[in-house]
Amino acid sequence: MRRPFIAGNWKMHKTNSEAAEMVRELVNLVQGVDDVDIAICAPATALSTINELVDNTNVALGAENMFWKEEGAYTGEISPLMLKDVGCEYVTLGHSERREYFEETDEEVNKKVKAALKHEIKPIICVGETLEEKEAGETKEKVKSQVLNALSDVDSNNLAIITIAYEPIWAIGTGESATAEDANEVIKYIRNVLSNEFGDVADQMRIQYGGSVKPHNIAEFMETSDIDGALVGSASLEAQSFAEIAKFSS
Ligand code: G2H
Repeated sequence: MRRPFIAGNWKMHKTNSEAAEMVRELVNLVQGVDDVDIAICAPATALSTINELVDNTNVALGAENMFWKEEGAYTGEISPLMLKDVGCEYVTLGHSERREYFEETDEEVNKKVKAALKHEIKPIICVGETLEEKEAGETKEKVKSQVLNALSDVDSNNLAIITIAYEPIWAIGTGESATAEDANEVIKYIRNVLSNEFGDVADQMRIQYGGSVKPHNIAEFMETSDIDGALVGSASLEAQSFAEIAKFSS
């Protein structure tokens, strides 16, 4: 069976001292919480600080983005080797904010996924439809193409460590989450796509829901048949609320 997975996505929040304060508190609050994987995906500037604080705890570290090259003249970019070096186990890739504000394409997401896997960093691949696509009945078509493009030419031996995060764009940071039933239906569909394309390994791949997940609504999502956890944005910025979400999911 798949282990639930709760990941925080801090986005562009927290200085090093703020990160340290939150993570110290979180580590205490989730101490002994079993049966759920917990990760914080943080800005690159805070990774090293957090890495020291989560050492020997049940909180894992992730980055929010990564370039696909190992090194070179790519000013401002961060490589998989650098993320490995500061203790990253996970990296979120293809978040809708990166696709929207930085024009990241499916092809680039695919290169990043393959580079992460090469360095044994576990990708959390974000997919999801816009409000217009939802209203036009194109949700399934959109997430299918994003998932298959992101996984194009990925070695099937690596698929089990990949997480897909289904994040309907209209539910991100708006306070308006998808209903658990609707999210579950799309996530079930994503698993079917994975299973048709890759076979049994699809059963091992975790699929999270993301978009305004809070302590008060996590139960609805975790009680569905197919949702394996959550990618949590604003509610992951505060130790108490993120710990509550993680505890509920264990
Ligand atoms: C969706 C989510 C985290 P929030 O982006 O990836 O953020 O929970 O704030 O909607």
